[in-house]
Amino acid sequence: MRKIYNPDRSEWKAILRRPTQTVADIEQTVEAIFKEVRDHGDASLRKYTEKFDGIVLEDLVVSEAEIREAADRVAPELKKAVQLAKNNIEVFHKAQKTERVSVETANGVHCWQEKRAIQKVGLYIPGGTAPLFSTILMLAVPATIAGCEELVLCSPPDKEGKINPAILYTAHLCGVGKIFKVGGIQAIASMTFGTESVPQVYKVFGPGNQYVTVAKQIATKYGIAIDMPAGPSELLVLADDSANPAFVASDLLSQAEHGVDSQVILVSTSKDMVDAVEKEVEKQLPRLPRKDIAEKAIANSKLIYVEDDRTANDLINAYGPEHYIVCVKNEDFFVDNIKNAGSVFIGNYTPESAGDYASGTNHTLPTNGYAKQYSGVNLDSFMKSMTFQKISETGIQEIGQAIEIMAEAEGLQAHKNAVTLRLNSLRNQRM
Ligand code: HSO
Ligand code: ZN
Repeated sequence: MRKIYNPDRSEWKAILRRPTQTVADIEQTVEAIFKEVRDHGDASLRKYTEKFDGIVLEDLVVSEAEIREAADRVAPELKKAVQLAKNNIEVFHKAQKTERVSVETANGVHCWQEKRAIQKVGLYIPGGTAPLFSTILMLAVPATIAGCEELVLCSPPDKEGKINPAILYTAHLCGVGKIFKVGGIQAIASMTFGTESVPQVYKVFGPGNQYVTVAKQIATKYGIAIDMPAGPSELLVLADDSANPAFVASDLLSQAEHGVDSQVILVSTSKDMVDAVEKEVEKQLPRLPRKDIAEKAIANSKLIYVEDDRTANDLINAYGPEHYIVCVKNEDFFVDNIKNAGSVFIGNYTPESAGDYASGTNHTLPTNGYAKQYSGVNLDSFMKSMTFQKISETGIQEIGQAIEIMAEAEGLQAHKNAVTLRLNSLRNQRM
């Protein structure tokens, strides 16, 4: 871990820089696979599943028998835990429903705004060493509350052609109607264009490796919306002497174990805390089953000492972490003044893992500094706002002349006519 004391503001950018991801060379591969999936549908999905996942599949769709079998293989205590998490996520996301906004902007001019669900959504769940079935809860629960009609899920099969039972169990529990054994670029392409098996969707959600991330970006070129540009996991912990160094180290390691490219940072106004956390990380790290991964992420991590609260807060806002843990006496100052962070965790008993699984907040969050302009996934991510208006005879008389004048000034006579005809008709009625 690199210790940095009192860095000058001019150095912040370099210190906080995320490692750049090489995208350019991936893009061509992604485009080629997209075209093939568009032109050859299921046949190309089978071809790439054989090539990348090493399995020849006849059926791409997960059968009911497979879902039943998966449910039998999930331990009862895991089922209970998933249920608890699901309930909390439901409570928090249901509370995000908003009322319709309705006003009379001028006499007889009624305008209102309402949210309607995106009808078809696609969820991507990666396979690999850690099957993140918790992400299904984070996506399928709000999608269902929003009222999305069709939920499609793609996840890569293993070498036996199976998907992890916890993934299948959770997806089924959350009412995901269609589950496909398709992963990577070809999965995103299949939901973009639709194939004989996989339905086309309007918006694609979910994490993935660099290939999936680029594929989601390419999907937007074909008119598909995506949740957000995703990147490696990040955590920034702010700690003073009131923090517990063992807790802080455990939090840093919890994100470090996600991947070798995970970003973990400690910011502290106490040199003792910096040293204590470093020691604790060294103590806890070797005992972790995923120590090889965590070690690489920790090697790139930073322990930053700054002199005062204001400087700490400015530095954190300049970074814009995906997850931000605040363990300081003066927590109100930092909570009030954080401008850029995906999700904030406050106090010594609020580990980031709580938000990853079970407190109720969403764990699909902006990384790579995108917390400066993007929100994490929430109920609104599965909806769009629509506006409505109804104008009465009085209403068109109220605003009609302004429309005519503006249309005329823009040189759009037909626009003006649409009002003039109506105003004339009302005038004639009165005569
Ligand atoms: N921390 C991850 C989400 C996750 N963690 C899933 C465990 N399971 C998002 O950055
Ligand atoms: Zn996590």
